Amino acid sequence: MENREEHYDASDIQVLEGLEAVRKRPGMYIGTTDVKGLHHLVWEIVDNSIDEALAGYCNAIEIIINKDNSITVKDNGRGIPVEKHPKTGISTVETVYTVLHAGGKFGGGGYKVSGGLHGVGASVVNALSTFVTVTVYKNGKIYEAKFVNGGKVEQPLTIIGDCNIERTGTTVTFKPDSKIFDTDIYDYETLKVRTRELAFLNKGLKLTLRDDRDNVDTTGDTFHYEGGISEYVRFLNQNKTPIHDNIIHLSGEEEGVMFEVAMQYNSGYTDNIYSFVNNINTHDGGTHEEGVRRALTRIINNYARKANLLKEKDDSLTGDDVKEGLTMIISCKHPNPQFEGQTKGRLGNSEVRKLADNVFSEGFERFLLENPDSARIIVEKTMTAARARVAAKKARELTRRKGDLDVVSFGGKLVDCKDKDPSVCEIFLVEGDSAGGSAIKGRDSMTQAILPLRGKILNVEKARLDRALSNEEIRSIITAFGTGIGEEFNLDKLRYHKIIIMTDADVDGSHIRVLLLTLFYRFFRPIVEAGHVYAAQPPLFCIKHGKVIKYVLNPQERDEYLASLSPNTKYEITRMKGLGEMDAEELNETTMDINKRILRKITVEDVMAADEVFSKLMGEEVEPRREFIEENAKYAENLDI
Ligand code: 1YM
Repeated sequence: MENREEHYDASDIQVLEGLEAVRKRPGMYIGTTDVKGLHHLVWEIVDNSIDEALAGYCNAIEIIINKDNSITVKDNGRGIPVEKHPKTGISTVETVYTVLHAGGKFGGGGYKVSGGLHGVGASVVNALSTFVTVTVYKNGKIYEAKFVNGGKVEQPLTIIGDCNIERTGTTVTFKPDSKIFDTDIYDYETLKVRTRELAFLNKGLKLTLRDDRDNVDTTGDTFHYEGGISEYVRFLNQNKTPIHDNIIHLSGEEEGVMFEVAMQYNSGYTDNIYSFVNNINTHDGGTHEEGVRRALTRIINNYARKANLLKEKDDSLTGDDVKEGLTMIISCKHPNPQFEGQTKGRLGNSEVRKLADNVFSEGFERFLLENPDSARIIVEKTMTAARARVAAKKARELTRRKGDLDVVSFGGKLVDCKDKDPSVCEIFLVEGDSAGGSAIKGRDSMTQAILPLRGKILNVEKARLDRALSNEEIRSIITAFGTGIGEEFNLDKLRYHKIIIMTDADVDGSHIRVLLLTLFYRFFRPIVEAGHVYAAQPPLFCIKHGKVIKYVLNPQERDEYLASLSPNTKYEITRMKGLGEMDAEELNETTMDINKRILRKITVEDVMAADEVFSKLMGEEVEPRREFIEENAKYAENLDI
């Protein structure tokens, strides 16, 4: 090893260049450097523990938010190998944390049956952290390596003590670099939702989350589900009313590909079908989902015909009919997944379609035969859905014939804008007539349309499309949007690229906002997903000093603004009135003027979280709703809606 020094220097430089590349373009490795990217770092480390669990060596993982907003992840696996790595000449621990593996996949890690790709994200986390400490328990010894300032070795792997020979595992602590990230504050709820999801998706694995920061009132959460995705379905249906007792759970394996599905119907009208590959949400579906959907439609039709529930003259049930009120989790673990589509959210492997179809149709058919009572209830529900679909079609045709859904003849309350280019046009959905009046006077009539909402909006969580179409306010909204609804919905026809909900910041205002969001979520989800929906944010305070007028949204912003003024500024603060009490000029100035207002974009960041909230608030169960409304103000903040 006469060249050891030289060799080490060369690879050392390469290593630093590799990590430097991550710091220069973090987005390429973790997507974004906002709060999402910050949380992504946690999952990169946790993924290594999960891989160890999938390999069968680890059954407990702990995640801790430390006082200083650093993160600790612990597992009880074999511990990262400590011996010298043949290629780098340094310990494997250091190699995993400093060498950016070429050709690696950084988008979230996953299930790997071959060890070769392990730990790819670890070096990325190191590159983006001010410090990382890795501790390995193995061979009766405690090993430790330390890195600082984006991956520079501060302490090579060193034995720092002894431990019980039985004890094995890896502990990693890292602190994200605030020079890289917009924020360095971890959000417990965000970590909790994904931690729980990982526990559902990996049955038997115990995941613990704890927050050690000051001023937090949580004692932590432990998630451990022997039932895996069946318990996930039970969880998703907890605020709904299941229509049959058993959760159906089917699984199968072929050539190293594992496929699993759990499902249960509830009395609602929305479906909640979520699919995963190697624990990653495939939000755009793919072959695993297609196999199941195809089999589900076929098996229910076959059963319904054989049982003579569906008569010879009856049309077959459609894919939409059989998924009404269906909560379903599909999970596939694949050694070599092909992710497709713009956001890589679609599984492409064609062999999985067949596996999914086979496993599902065999198991589901057997379930129907062995549980005739459940089978009948399920088939009857899908047949009701089919009848409602036909009724909605008729209702649509009827309203269309009356000219109701046609904007030209729309004699209602919409005060339209002059410009016809959707990309510059906005529509304000305004609560109440008086605010509507001010908005009409205060708007920019070129690009801003106003739709005052007078009556109550129907709670569509409890209604199917045919009934929704009988509600006048909803009809006005559909007409104004121009997209149509249901089967004929067409996003390209949307007449305004900004749909702005303008309601008061009080309980009534929140109620109307939630009703509108429920409507959008149920019937116009692509509009929300495309980022067209916003909430206007009327300010709470007005601060005047000299000629400057500053509007702020909340007490915190007020205090921050006041603190930013030089000490001897004399100023005047007024608390703002509700929308209805503002005159046109005030409303324009504070809430509508494109150059001054602040809009909040409504995203369906986490469709599942949104669905949970919608069911609690709008569903049949009363108790969750009461609890929820008590916390309503908080909800408006957290939902990101
Ligand atoms: C808190 C983070 O990284 N755990 C972890 C990582 C590894 C192993 C076990 C492991 C893998 C293998 C053999 C193998 C990693 N090893 C590597 C590499 N927790 C955490 N636990 N022995 C131990 O895959 O063969 C990368 S990660 F590459 F060194 F094998």
